[in-house]
Amino acid sequence: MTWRASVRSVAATVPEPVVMGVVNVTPDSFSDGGEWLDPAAAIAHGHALVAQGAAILDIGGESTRPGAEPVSEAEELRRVLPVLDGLSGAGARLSIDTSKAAVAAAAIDAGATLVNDVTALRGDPEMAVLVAQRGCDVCLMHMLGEPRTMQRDPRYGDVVEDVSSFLAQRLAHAVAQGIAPERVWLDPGIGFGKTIDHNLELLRRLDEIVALGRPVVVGTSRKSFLGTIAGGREPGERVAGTIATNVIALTRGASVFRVHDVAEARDALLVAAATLRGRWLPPTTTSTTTTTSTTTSTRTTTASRPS
Ligand code: HH2
Repeated sequence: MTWRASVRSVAATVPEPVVMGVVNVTPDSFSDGGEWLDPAAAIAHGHALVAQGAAILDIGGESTRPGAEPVSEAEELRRVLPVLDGLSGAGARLSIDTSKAAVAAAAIDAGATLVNDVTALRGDPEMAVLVAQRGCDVCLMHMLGEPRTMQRDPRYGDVVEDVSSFLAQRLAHAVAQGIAPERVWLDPGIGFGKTIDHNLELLRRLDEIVALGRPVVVGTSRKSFLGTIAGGREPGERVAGTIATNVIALTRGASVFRVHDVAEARDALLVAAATLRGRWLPPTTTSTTTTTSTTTSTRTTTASRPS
């Protein structure tokens, strides 16, 4: 394909970016641990992220940073439930970032319509059945190993082929368990058992994961490889790096962007999407609260939005 033809084909398929704001109700998250542990602070933060343009709030009560120790079910519930309650009706879809079925079940009862499971349904045998029965959306993420040990010398044959075939298998497993295929979103798990080069190769060839036919979520926000590449930036100084990777991911067809810095990412993604299309139309539909789907928009040229 010529360069000009390839630019045109990106423009024809660029998705409407959906921004997922991170609400970490944890003492030890790698970039904002402890900041939102108090329920009132977490709820206020969630409202602020919605005002900045988050269409989804991803609420988590257990850190998955490299080296993180597991948290009990009771403690995770104690952290997230008041925050879910406080954010239902906030104007964004609620996502629960958990791999425990009991936490997901309580979160769904409290209004969550997306289960973000970083173990891709491997962490709890009850999770697939729960998602199937409750009819919510589920994000299946790739991770090599488990958080405590995943960054110890991760190795792949071809990282993109390995991650892609893992996600295809997990999608097939989800469907075999009764989850409707259109409920499944996929995520390459940037930073989860990956070297810097693995992360970069996954982002550069993200279209190969988009080709699996499901909405693709990317979570590069503030991750350490961005700080390392930029010469040693602290998590709060990695917004520009986050945006660079989000825009690249958008050009490869990713549609959901999990970020801490919502306002900056949203503006960059809207401008990048409009530029790739070569035109801008004012927003059309904005209902994001009560259904299990994100918004639909007549601006989307191909159906790569989460549905
Ligand atoms: N990254 C983190 C947590 N959950 N979920 C998905 N789907 N994709 C990701 O890349 C992803 C995720 C890690 O980021 P954060 O929540 O900020 O840190 P911590 O796990 O330390 O709480």
